[in-house]
Amino acid sequence: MKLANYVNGKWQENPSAEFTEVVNPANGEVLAQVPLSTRSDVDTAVKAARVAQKKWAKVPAPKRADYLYEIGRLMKQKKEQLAQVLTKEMGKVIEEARGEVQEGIDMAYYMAGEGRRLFGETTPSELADKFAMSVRSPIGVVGLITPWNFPVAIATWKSFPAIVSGNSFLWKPATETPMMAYEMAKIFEEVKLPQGVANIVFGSGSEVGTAMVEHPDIHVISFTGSTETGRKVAEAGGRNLKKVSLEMGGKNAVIVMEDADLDLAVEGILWSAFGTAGQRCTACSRVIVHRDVKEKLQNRLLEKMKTLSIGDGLDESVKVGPVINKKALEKIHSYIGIGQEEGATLLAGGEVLTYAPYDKGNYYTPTLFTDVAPDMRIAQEEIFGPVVSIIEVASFEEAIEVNNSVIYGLSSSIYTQDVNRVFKAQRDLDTGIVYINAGTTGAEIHLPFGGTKGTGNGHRDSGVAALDVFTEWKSIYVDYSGKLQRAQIDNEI
Ligand code: UN1
Repeated sequence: MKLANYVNGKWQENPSAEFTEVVNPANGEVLAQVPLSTRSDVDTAVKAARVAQKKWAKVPAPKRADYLYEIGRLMKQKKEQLAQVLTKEMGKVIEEARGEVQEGIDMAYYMAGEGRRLFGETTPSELADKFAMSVRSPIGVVGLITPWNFPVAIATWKSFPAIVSGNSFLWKPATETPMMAYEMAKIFEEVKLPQGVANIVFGSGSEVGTAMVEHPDIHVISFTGSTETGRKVAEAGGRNLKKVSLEMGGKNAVIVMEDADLDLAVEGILWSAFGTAGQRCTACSRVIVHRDVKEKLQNRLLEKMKTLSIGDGLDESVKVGPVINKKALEKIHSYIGIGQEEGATLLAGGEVLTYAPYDKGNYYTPTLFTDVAPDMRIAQEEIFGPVVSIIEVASFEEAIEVNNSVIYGLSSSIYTQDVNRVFKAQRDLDTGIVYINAGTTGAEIHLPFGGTKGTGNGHRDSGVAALDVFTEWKSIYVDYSGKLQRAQIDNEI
């Protein structure tokens, strides 16, 4: 199957385009061919999106929202089929794929509700007989660049608030996982979203992504991906005076204090560290544990890790699927040597599975390091795979300090029964998301999602905060005095 761009409500077959293969990471099967579009494809899409946006902005927001209700309904109807496609192209286990599609459905309904809110503000004027208000105003054509690890959910976090607030969008999905975008385009077509409101152009970051970030008629870029690429997007966006919203890496930790419910903590760590084979930006990759319970926690973790079955995510009994590609496999594996050289002890895993039936896919064994010092590379750098480092601490204060000692600030978690520590932790953990007695993953779509420090640049996806990315405030003054009233000048009252 050859995928086609979806532009101005039409499928743009382009036989002369170059294509690249979409490969199932579970077994190496080629699933589709995805076009590597060019700068001129971006230009065509932006032109259509500009025309469409002018009309779309005039459609009342509750009516724009009606399309989102329909999109949500169709996604719900097709949930199982979408989840199957998602597992095939991305590799995550089917239960998680269903969960990801559910995130998209939730986002559709949540943002549809915004169609009847999109609250503005009224503010008293300093002048008599003058009315002052501020409204959220659409920005225009927005550019969405999304990663392969959440091919549909993250796209909905961005495209649905963009739509409801009156923008049109151009979406570039990751070339590794274009099939979910293709499925979403079919849904946009089925609900008869006015042509040009939703546009999808497939291609590489260096060609299509760069063209988007540099395009004078795209006013917002919302990007989720690596810190390395995010920095380039920010630089080019800055030069072109664009609003850029960035969501990047994480080096998230679970803190386990001596008073924690250890069984609960083990379950949370397993789910957050090895779910999605560790390929979430919220994944737990550090466990910061009080020395009094370190041995116990370590042993229980090791025991439970043995029960994690590895394999093709379509098999319902599998808990850890493949990683996205061979390059990722190599990168993850390189950290084993790095950790050992720095003096960490490898307790489990650290292997690429090279025997049948795993040799056809990209499988890595769940890996546990211990005796890790907070400043080692394995404790500082994002590995983006099923690798966890145990770091021992002697106090609550030290745990917080170690948690905060990385350049990232996405998610953190603490297991404790002490209510004072709970409140101190939620204040002092310097991440955008904090969990108490739960792992580092599993953010809900109606709360702001994002991080501090090297994770982002102050914006948030999801929740009501997403509207701040896709709208601008417009302040409106209505003078009903029938005479010249001047602000900041002494007027008689
Ligand atoms: C991501 O890894 O980029 O909170 C997103 C979570 C999911 C989203 C993760 N709801 O783990």
